[in-house]
Amino acid sequence: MTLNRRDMLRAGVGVASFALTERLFVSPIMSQVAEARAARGYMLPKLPYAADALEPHIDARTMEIHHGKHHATYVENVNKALAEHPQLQQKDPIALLRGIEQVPSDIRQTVINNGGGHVNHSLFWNMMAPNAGGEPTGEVGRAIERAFGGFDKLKTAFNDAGMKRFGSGWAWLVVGRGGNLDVLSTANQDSPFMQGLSPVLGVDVWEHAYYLKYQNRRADYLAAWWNVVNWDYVNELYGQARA
Ligand code: MN3
Repeated sequence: MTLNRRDMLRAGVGVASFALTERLFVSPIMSQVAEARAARGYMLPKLPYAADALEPHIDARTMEIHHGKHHATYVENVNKALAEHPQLQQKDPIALLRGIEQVPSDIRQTVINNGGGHVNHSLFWNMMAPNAGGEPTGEVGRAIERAFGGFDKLKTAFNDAGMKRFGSGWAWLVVGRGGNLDVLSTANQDSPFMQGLSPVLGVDVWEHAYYLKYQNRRADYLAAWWNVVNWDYVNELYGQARA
């Protein structure tokens, strides 16, 4: 009788042998993701707050479905795609996206869609928090001032990127290779990591992110979303991207 990885996990084999060596993201949620994958593939991270914590800006039902169904499905599908590729499954999901050209062509688009979805959403939950929003703070606040000439100008550029994304995708604030901040939009679940960029703030503009509360009013969703931006986490990501 041979044991597959799931059997071994049930038996408690192999879990303790895992050592956390990658520290791309120091937040608990990303550590949780990293620790899980060695044993059983990527894992849906817990929301860092209650589903209703972002009310009234983001409603609880949207959070429940978005996290518990949409994000869960990305995790399930990327694990399925990588099931025959343990050497890829062991990579940090961000490293997987950064090296997307090394993923076999027959599963590459599936990994882009679902691995991208997993990483994008894992970041997104942390980029939001209750009792957050307001003006950007710290190092990233000063960098926004230098790069855009103020927070209002960043918001205009970012909202514009989100509004002009036709169909589904994301708007991002990223750190480029030269360490500069930039605003851009990606389609579907395409990750800025695939372009060698490091996202520090992103907003999901798929309809599933806002339709229950805002229906077709994406602009209203974007306006409200700034009230939940977690600048502490944005600063954390900014520091890591520049390190
Ligand atoms: Mn989404």
